[in-house]
Amino acid sequence: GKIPPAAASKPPPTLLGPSTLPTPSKSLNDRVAIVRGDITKLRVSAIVNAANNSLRGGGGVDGAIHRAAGPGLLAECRTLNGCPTGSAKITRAYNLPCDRVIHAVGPIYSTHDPEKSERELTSAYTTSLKLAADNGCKTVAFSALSTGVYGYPSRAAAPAALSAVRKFMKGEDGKNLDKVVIVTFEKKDVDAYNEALPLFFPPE
Ligand code: AR6
Repeated sequence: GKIPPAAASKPPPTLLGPSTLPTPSKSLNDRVAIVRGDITKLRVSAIVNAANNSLRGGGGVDGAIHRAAGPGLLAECRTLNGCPTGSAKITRAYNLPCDRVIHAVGPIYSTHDPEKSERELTSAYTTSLKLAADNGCKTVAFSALSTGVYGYPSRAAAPAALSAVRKFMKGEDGKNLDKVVIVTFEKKDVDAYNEALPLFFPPE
C-alpha cells in the first residue's frame, strides 16, 4: 500500500552522497550492484530488512535496523499484523538516513524442499521491489535475505536474488528504479553475490 511522503526535513536520498552520485544511466548493468557494508548507514530511498513473520524485530540485520531507527519503527510495525513468508510491508524510517524501510520475510531454508525456499525468496525480492516502485522509491538497498539465521546458502541465494532483480528491472514496474544494490556484510556473502552478478548482469 501507499503511504504519505516522509518529512521534508530529510536530505534527498542518494546512495553514496551527492558528491559521488553517478549520472543516472539507462544501462541495466549500471543500475545493479553488490556493496559491502552496514545497511543502516545508507541514504537510499528504501532499505529492505530481513524480517520475520511477526515484524516485531529480532537479531541480525533486523536488530541492527530497529536499533538504528529507534522505537518508532517497532511501534509502526506492531500495527501491521505481521507478514507472510515471501511477502513484504513498508514503513517510514524514523531515525535512519533512508526514507523508507521495506520489511521482507524470506524463507527459513528447507533442505527437504529447496524449490519452495527458492520460490519464497524470489517472491520476497519481487514483492519488495513492487512496494518500492509503487511508493516512488528510486534507490533500493537489500539485505541478503535469509542468508543469516534462516540458513539459506549464499551460493544458492545469490543467483535467486539477482534473477528476481533482473526480471523486475526489465519489466514495466522496474523502469523508475534508478539503482538496486544488495548489501553484503560477511565475506561469504560478498564472494557469493559478486560471483553471481556477472552471470545475471553480464558486461555489455
Ligand atoms: N548490514 C547489512 N547486512 C547485515 C547487517 C548489517 N548491519 N547485519 C547482519 N547482516 P539475518 P535472515 C547480514 O540473520 O537470515 C532475525 O532475527 C548477515 O550477515 O539478519 O533473513 C529476523 O528477525 C546476513 O548475510 O536474516 C528473523 O527472525 C544477512 O544480513 C531472522 O533473523 C541476513 O541475515 C531472519 O533471518
